[in-house]
Amino acid sequence: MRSRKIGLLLLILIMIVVTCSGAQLMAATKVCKLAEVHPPDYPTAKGDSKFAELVEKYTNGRYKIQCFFNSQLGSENDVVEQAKLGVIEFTRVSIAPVVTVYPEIGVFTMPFIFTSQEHQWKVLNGPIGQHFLDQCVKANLIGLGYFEAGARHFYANKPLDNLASLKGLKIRVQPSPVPVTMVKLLGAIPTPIAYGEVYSALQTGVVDGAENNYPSWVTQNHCEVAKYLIQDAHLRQPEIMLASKKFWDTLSKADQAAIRRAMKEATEYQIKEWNNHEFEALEQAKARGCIVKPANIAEFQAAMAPIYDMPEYKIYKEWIEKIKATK
Ligand code: GTR
Repeated sequence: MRSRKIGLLLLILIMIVVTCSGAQLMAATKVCKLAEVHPPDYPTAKGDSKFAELVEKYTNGRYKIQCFFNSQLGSENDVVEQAKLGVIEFTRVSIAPVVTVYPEIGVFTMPFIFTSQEHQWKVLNGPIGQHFLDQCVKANLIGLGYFEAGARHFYANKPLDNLASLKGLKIRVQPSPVPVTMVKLLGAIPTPIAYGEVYSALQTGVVDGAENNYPSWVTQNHCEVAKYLIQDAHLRQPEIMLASKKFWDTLSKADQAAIRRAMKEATEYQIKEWNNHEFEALEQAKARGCIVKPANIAEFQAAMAPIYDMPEYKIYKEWIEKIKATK
């Protein structure tokens, strides 16, 4: 009698296990979209692929991420909107396009805001960085973490020897407020254009120059049509990984934690990739005949300094002080 009962219990147990694992197997994998403007072998895009790989691993295959590279899903401003509306689940963008939906985060687009890579990561990994990730929720976005993007420099189709050489040049900027003001302060003409269209704008003479980090200058072949670069390092602008809040709210707490863990590890990986490739890109540009000149950085800082007193950027004041105080 007793052994019959045990047998029955065992049978029930086996049935439960089989049913549960069947359900698990049948639970459809959700395939998510991630938008990226760079090609797959760019250091940041490799960070996306690492993130995708780890999300799949840590959610036991419940979530798969398909990365759409090379602006296939649209410009950065477009994909931020798409993520906000829940049309796509993830996007990796620069901070500049996020400013249109969450203005305060624009403090990270201010020129010379970080004094070094170490200073930048001290801020991003501390309470200030966390504050801005958390507050993305105001725009129906979930800030998952930051990636490295090095320093940005000006480049043009004419020799750039100093600040004066930029006067009157049409310079492509990211479609965002601070870059526009910054270029005006240099006596140049800012032209906001989406990243994917910069090469043809340079090639056809719509603009005379642009500004970006070494890997972007080289992988987008801007260096072919704007071969003079001045190393003024006016901006260290982080990248950000965003999730759609609409999608995020459908996830279990465990899957949210798994995704955050994946991002943390992907960030470590991306920074290493970045540090290994940033200066390799500079060498490639030189090998392609580009002319790179050091800048008198103090001259650029002085020209851009008035931006810190402009009424439209007063919203950043409190944060600027906190960032400066972070040692
Ligand atoms: C790159 C950045 C891109 C994009 C681009 C741009 O450095 O990685 O996300 O913002 O700059 O200038 O539009």
